[in-house]
Amino acid sequence: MNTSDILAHFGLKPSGTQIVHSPIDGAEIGRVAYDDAKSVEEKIGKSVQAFKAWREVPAPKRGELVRLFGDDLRANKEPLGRLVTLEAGKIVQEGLGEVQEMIDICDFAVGLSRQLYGLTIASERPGHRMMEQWLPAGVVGIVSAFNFPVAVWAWNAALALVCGDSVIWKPSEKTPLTALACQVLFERAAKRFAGAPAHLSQVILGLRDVGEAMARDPRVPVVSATGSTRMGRELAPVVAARFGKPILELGGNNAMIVAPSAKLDLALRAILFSAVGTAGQRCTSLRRLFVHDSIYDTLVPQLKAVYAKLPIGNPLDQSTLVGPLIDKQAFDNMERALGSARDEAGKISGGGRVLTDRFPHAFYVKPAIVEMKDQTPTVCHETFAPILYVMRYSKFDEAVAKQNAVPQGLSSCIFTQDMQEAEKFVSASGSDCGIANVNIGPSGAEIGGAFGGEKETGGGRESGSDAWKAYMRRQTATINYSDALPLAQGIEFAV
Ligand code: UN1
Repeated sequence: MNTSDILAHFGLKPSGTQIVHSPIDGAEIGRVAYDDAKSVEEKIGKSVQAFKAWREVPAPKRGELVRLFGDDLRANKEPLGRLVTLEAGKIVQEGLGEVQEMIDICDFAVGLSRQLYGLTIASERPGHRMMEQWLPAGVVGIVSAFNFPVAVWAWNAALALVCGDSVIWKPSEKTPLTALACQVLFERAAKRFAGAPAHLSQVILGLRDVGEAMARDPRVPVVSATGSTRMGRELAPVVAARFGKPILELGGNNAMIVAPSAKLDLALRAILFSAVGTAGQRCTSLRRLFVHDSIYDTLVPQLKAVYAKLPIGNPLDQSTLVGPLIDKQAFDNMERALGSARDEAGKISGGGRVLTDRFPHAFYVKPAIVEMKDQTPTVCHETFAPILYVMRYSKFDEAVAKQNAVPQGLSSCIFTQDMQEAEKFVSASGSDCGIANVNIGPSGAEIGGAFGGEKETGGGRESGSDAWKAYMRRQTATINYSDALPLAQGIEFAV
């Protein structure tokens, strides 16, 4: 399928004046119209109406809508995955993987729709029952980034929908077409489901102002934002100022420790996938590698040899492993980071733009390995590009301390066969991240676990486990079925 076939498949026609470029070659692949404050305001109004009807539908029935949507995703995995490749520049395997992640979260949410449970808590008063229940929260605003243009929305939307919420999605301005395609699929599923209110899921397109308008609106009780720490720093106070609930999944600066006992072949494969996969543009990408002194001179040369052979190119080609960066700004950021690392005595292999003859309007780069003596300020900063900072360590505790000594706290891992090290790594004094893996790279998390991290990563959790609770409001309800009115704390208050 070529670009126009895929767009036609989703019924997407150019509308509006905003040009969408493919990072593959810089070519125009579509045009969209942006929302403004007025249309955002109207869409939120419609979302409130949708919520009022949707919250009355029993949760397992709501799950049925998500099941139908999951069916549509299964049937459209190939074209949607390709559209992700065209618009975000991911290789085909990763585009398909992303749609698979959407399918998986739909399955999870369908089961969850029968498991939205509360507790019954012993009351101190006779003839009373106290319970905690979880009720639909309202309109859930979702802000997502270009690098996971469809999956991140699905993690949020599938949960929010079974929780009885309506959703409004502000995708990255770099990837509006994939969002519109998801909207088309969702509307198809909603049509087949008897009783889905209109406007249950909507998309708002535009720049920062549009996201901010949504964040400011008190009719949106929950705003889930995935993207850079800079974005979160701006958005979260706007939501908090009106006492809305933000769910933040922001930047990462993920590390791997390779211990003396590590299976180096496994570590090598994990490093490759997590450091150069998605051209280093995952929030879970591997950015810092701590290698034990005793194996440094074995592992690092091997890594450099594999890097030198990486197939960089058109992400639509099956043999490509490294596609383009999203845009020129991403390339400039990479160049700047490499420049500062050099100033900080970093030894750089790789880096720099390639394929300029074939793709003069796109930004393909050689992934870079930068050997650093210390964890300098540049290493502590997240640059959304395939740069891997490599450092030596000699003591386990020192490696864990360095791993934790950055402002971000998303994902982390250790490669070791030493049980003590593995256990220490996931203990209270080990990794301080939201994700801590043993003998697995830091990226490519399953949807079943809660996803997110600490510190500048924002503290929010999306996806699996009990992340659903953030999309509902908690209520403590106490029922008196006695003929008396005993007060709590034994207070007597009789006239
Ligand atoms: C992101 O980059 O924002 O764990 C999400 C992973 C994917 C999700 C990444 N499941 O790498």
